[in-house]
Amino acid sequence: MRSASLLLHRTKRHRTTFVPKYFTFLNLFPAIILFLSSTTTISPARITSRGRIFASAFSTVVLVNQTTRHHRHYRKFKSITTTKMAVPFSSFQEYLVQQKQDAGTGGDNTDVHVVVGNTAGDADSIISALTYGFIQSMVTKNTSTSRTTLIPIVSITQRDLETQRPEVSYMFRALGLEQIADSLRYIDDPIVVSSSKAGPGKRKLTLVDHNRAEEAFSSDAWEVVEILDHHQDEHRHLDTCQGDARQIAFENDKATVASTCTLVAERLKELSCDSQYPSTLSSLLLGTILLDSVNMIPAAGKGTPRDKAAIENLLQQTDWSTISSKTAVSDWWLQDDLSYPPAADSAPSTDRMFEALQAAKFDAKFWNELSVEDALRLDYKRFVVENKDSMSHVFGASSVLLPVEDFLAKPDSVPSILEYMTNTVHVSFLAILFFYKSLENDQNCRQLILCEKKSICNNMESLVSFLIKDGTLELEEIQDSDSVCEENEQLSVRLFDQKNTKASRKQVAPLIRDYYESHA
Ligand SMILES: [Mn+2]
Repeated sequence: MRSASLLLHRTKRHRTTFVPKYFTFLNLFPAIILFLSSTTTISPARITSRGRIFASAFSTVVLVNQTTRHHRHYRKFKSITTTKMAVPFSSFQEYLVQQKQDAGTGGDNTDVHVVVGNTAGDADSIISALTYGFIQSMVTKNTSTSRTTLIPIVSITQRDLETQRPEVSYMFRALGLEQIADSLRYIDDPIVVSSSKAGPGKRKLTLVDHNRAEEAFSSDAWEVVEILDHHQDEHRHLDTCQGDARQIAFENDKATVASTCTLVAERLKELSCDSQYPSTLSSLLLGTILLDSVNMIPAAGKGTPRDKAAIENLLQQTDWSTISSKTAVSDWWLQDDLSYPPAADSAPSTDRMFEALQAAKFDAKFWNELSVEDALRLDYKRFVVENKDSMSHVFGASSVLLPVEDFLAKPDSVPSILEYMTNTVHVSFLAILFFYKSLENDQNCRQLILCEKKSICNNMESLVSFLIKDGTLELEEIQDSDSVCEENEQLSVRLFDQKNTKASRKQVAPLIRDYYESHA
C-alpha cells in the first residue's frame, strides 16, 4: 500500500480545496481489495487475509477514486504512507494532535462537535470519549457532521488526570503514549470555556458515560446530538437526540453493559466489517472494559454478556503484532507466548492486563487502607476439586496488590484471615497471592501465603513439598522473623517469595488443584 494516502482528519485550510469522502467500510471493501491487489508491496498471503487488509484500511482512511489534482493536495497534506499496517498509536496520537490544532479555541468557529464523558472522569469517561472521537472521525457516516472533526474532551483537568487516574496514566505509558496528555483537551479547554461567549450557531455535543449534559455544557450554545451511556435515562435532550443517536444501555434498573467502552467497541465492530483493529485502540478499550467489569468475575456482578462479547471480539479482531514494544505491555502476555512482539493472533491475557491495571489503579496507599477482609475479598476466586476418592474439596485464592509484610502489618491480620475463611468464604484452605512493584527497581514481585485450618485437615506439609518439588513457582520460604504468623491455634500459615513472577493465579491455582486431586 505504498501509494495509499492516509487521511486522518481534515483541516479548515484544505476544506475548500478538496472535499474528501469518508467511506463506510462496506462501501470501501471492494475498492480496497482492488486497490491493494494492484500494488506490489502486498504479498499474496496478505491479499488472502481479508482481516489484515481491513486492518490497514481501518487504521487509515484510504482515499480512493480521487482526481490527480486532489492527490497533489494530499501530498502537501500531512499524510502517511506505509508498506505495512499503519502504526496505530501514531495515528491515534496524530488524530489528537490534529483535532487540537484544527479547531483552535472554537471561539470564532461554530463548526464544533465535541464528545465528552461525565465530570467524575473515571477511566471509562476518559477513554470512551477519546476512542469514540477517534473512531467516528475516521468513519463519518452522517453527512451533516462530516465536515467536522469530532473533538474529544477529557472531563477532568490535566492535573487530575496525571495525579488521580493512575490506571489511565498506566495505560498511556504502557502503550507508548506518554506524551499524549499534552495533546488532549480538558474540561477547562478554551473550546469548552468560551462556548457561552461564542456567536450564533450551535456546537454539537456527544455525551458518553452520562446522559444529561454537565454544567460546563449547559448553555444554549450546546446541542446534544448523540448519547452513548449505561446509566439510567434522565430523559433530557429529547428534542435534539432521539432514536439511534440515543444509545442508553440500561434496562430494568440495571446497566446492560459494565462499561461505555463496550458500546464503543460494539460501534467499532459494526463499522469495521470484521477487519482487524489497531492494537492501541483495542488495548485502551479492553483495559477499560476489564476494569469496569472487574475482569468479568461473576462475584463482582458487573460484567454482562455484551461486555463478554466485546472483550472476545477485541481479543480476536486485533492485530496484536503492532503492539508497542514496551516491557510494560509484554507483561500482558503469558509466559508461553513470550516471543515478543507477539504474533498477530496472539492475544494478551485478560487476567494479566487486569492485574496490571488493577495494580496501577489500586496503588499501595489504597491497598494499605483496606481491611484484611476487604483486601481478600477484592479479587477472590473459589475452586472446587474432586479428589481421588471422589470427594469434593473447596479452596480459595485471593490476589492482593501489596507485599506480604505490609498485608500482615494490618491490624489483626492472621485472626482476620481465619475469620474470612471461616465465616465469609467457608474454605479450609486459602492461598493469598501477592503482587506488587518493587519500590527500588520497579520490578514485578510475587509472594504467596498458604493458610490451612488445622482443625479440618492436615495437608500443609505435603502440599508445600509438592509445590517445591514441582518447581514451577520457584518458591522460597520466608522465615517469619517478626512472628506475625506465630503459631495460631487454629490456622497454619506459610509464607513464600515466588521467584517465578510470571505465574499468576492462573498457574498457582491449578497446581494446588493438582495436589488435592492426587492427595487429599
Ligand atoms: Mn461508566
